[in-house]
Amino acid sequence: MDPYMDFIDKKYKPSESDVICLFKVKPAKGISMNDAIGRIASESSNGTWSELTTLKEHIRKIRARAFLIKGRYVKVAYPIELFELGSVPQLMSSVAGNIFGMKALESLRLEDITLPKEYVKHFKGPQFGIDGVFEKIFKMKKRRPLLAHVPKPKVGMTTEEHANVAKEAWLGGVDLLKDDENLTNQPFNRFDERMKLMFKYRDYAEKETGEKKSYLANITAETKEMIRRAKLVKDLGGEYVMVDILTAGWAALQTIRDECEDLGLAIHAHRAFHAAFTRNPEHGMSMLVVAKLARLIGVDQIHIGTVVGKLAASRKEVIDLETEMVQEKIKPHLDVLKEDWYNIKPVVPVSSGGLHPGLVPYVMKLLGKEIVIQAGGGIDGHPNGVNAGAKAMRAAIEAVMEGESLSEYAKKSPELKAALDYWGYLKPV
Ligand code: CAP
Ligand code: MG
Repeated sequence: MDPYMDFIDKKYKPSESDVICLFKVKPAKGISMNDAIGRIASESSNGTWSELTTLKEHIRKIRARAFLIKGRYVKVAYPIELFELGSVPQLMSSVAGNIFGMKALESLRLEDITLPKEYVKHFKGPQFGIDGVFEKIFKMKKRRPLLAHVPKPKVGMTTEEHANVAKEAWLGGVDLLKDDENLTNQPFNRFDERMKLMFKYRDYAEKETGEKKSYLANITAETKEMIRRAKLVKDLGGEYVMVDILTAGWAALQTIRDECEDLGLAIHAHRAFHAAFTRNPEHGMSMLVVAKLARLIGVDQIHIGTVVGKLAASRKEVIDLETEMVQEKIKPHLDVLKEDWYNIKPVVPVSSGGLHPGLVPYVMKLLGKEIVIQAGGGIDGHPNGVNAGAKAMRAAIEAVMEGESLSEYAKKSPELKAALDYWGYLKPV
């Protein structure tokens, strides 16, 4: 008998507590769609290539079932008993594990996943979330996009050079200074030294401007070292840590989320590495799944893309990501499954990658005001320097907040005018 067909059951009605996955499937040459789907549900739950003498009825009962097949899309229901509650690595090893390498498939993509209440309740979600970031950290009455800056060049600057860029940016109107994803603790810019100088300049900038300023310190490292770095950030008066969540790994993120509860620190999630498996529309896993797991574990801010910047992402993808991060309940549509976030707080979407003042109206029209707008080269590449670059970005945000066009507002802001002359201006669509 075929060991896979038991894993397809079109009459199966998923229970409230099932985890549901949506896959996009392309069988290998000579393999039927049904065969491919049976293998996916089998390998990602409790089956394998042979008929098992060890498969008792109580085990068979908790197998996954592919219950809906529509063209190349298939929905698979996984009984909750298959999972270790509270462990994202174990979830990934199941529904995003061996199956991607099966010879029977030419390609396979995990598009989305619905996590039932029974699963969600084992996670804390964001400690701060959108309200916490805007109200507790920034004490903002009227919300506008927070302006973040990542000093460029990414790596190579000395601690002093790096911190000087930070100071100029903060003084020019940046709210959040962010380390780059590959700046951690290199010999030219040691983590501990950087922290001391950055917080000194942060305090100075707060005094000079009368505005709250904060710092997204990249603590990415081996997990124990990340904890030590987070504690140092706290001791020096920080409000956030930044973690490269995918290169550090899900287990590390779960640990850091717990530590941050004790330390009262928010988490900024950088997604470097995601495109290795999210970019191919035929194979891998969507960024939507990454973002959901990050929200579940509890990051407070996460990069979701720009559409118009330097990194690939469609408008639909960015909108779906934003919706998934900020709403309480997600309505299913196309390749997006339903989700109920219960008491898990919303996450601040971060738009970054190739942004400059001329793109700000587009990003704000697309994503609204409760976001972080992040620019590196779009500030440090300003023809008149870092401080002017920060002023120009901030002016672009103010212009949209006041309902003015950038060209109109540029009459009041020579820095914005210089930026628009240099990089141009994209009208929102
Ligand atoms: C942006 C950035 C961010 C990317 C990450 C960079 O710099 O610092 O890491 O935005 O991508 O290194 O590219 P620029 P995403 O402003 O100079 O482009 O936000 O898509 O995760
Ligand atoms: Mg970067």
